Amino acid sequence: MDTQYTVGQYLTERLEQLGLKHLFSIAGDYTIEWINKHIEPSSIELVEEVNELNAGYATDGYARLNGIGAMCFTYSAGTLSAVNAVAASYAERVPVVVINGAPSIKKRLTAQQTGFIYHHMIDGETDLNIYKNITAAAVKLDAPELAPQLIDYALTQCISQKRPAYIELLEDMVQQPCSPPIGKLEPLKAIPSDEGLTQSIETIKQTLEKAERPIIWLGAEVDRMGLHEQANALIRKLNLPYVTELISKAVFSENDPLFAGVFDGQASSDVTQTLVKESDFILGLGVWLSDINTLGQSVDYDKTALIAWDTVKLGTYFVPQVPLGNFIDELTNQSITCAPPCAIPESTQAQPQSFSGNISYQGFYDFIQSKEYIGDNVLIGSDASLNFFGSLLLKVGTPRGFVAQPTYSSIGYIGPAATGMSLAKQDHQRVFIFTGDGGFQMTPQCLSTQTRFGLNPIIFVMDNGVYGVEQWLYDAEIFSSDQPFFDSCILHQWDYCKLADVFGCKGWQVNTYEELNEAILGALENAETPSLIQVKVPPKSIPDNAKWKKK
Ligand SMILES: Cc1ncc(C[n+]2csc(CCOP(=O)(O)OP(=O)(O)O)c2C)c(N)n1
Ligand SMILES: [Mg+2]
Repeated sequence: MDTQYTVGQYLTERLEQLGLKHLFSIAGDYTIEWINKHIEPSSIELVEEVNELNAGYATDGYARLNGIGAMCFTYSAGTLSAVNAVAASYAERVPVVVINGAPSIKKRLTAQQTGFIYHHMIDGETDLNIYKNITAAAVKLDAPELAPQLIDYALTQCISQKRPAYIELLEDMVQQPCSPPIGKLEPLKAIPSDEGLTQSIETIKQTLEKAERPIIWLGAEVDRMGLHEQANALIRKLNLPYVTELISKAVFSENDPLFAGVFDGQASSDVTQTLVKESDFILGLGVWLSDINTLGQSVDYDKTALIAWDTVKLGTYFVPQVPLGNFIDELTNQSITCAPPCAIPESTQAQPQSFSGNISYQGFYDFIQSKEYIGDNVLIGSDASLNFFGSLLLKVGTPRGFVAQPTYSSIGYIGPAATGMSLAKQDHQRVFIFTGDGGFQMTPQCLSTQTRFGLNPIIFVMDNGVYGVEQWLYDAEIFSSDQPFFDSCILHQWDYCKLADVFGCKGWQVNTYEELNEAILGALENAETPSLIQVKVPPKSIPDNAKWKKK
């Protein structure tokens, strides 16, 4: 065995090879050996986070842009605090690696045999058992000879399935010798069924050629599986208008003339709803269905082909073992005569608005759009809140320029995710995030990490004093009546902008459009720290595209 290599070094080098440049971490005595001996001297920058939940969300935001993210925590007391963030990455298919610094073999044996417990330990198996449920692979490194295989297995599953991997690194394994890495890790290739591919291509091709008003529905799997170029080639070849989902918003630049809006049921623009309703065939590429991605509408399965999760479905027609990438390539190679692209209906020209006085939820979004603050160098992040509605209709010119977690919808995600986004973005880009006040209350310490590392996201906290969308989901009637909010949806109000003083960044509280404009201009000039803009809006003011829900 080549004793030049150690388990700790092996893991570090594999992460570097996969393109990891930052590691989100909280110190712990079970992790410190690996961090000090292997991460500090490596090319990976350590991002000391404030708590494990924030670190987990930051890693997720980072991985969505960078292709891989990693976090390192101490056993149980630390790592179990990140469970919610990792579960979200699992649900939304984001490739993150959890490195759990764990007690040594000696401590485990002592605990098992004598009942003498070391700090953080329950029985030495808890974390692995829990993480098995929310990862593509969960391994425990307790034998150095096996460590290379186990690390390679876990990381390969992570980059193939685009889901979290869990690596439990026992403290006494870090400096144990092991064999060096061989070659590079590559995502596994799905094995297509040739027969299934040929047959499903023929079926979809015929349906497509017969359709008079076909459109494409572009889903999240295109982004997660890195199929951008291939999907783009197919769209150009078919020359059909396409809509996206909330979860795949801005997968391509929304300035594309074939882009016809984000389709999210009744929250979509009238133009998009009409196009989808009047289409006679929808080619869904990598669409992941969820209630938040199809608000208030059911999918018409008879006219919608869904190619995702390695299957092709159209009504009751079903073919397994057809990976999306193979399907897209094969369809692009076909000679197909589609109907000429149906015209994307013109949106009714928005009346030039004058913005004066107090801000409303809808007015806020109209204002930032009409002032063209969302330029083509902006990355948008939106938290599960009424902001999903507002940001859904913002025109995002940056390809892959929108980050949200609509399927899992854990509020408080986007603030810390912006830490990761800010570290993974390109230099010329700027991160704008939109969060509710309730969501922001969950993870406001993101401002600490962002200030410490000189990151400059602009964070809009929509201060309506309530869990608006929670009330809306259960009973939306109160927004158009005199009825009160549920007590459980009323927030303790904070002076959010003062947190800027606490954490050392910049903050504004704005009530009017004039103040909002001043604050945005100030935030754009502040390149050194995050900017927090507390936007006061009345509790019953909601975005226009949320008004269809009556009960
Ligand atoms: C972690 C978590 N806890 C609770 C919920 C339930 N929930 C869904 S939306 C929401 C309220 C969001 O309110 P806020 O962030 O203030 O945004 P608003 O809708 O008022 O704009 C809550 C509590 C959740 N989704 N995630
Ligand atoms: Mg709120």
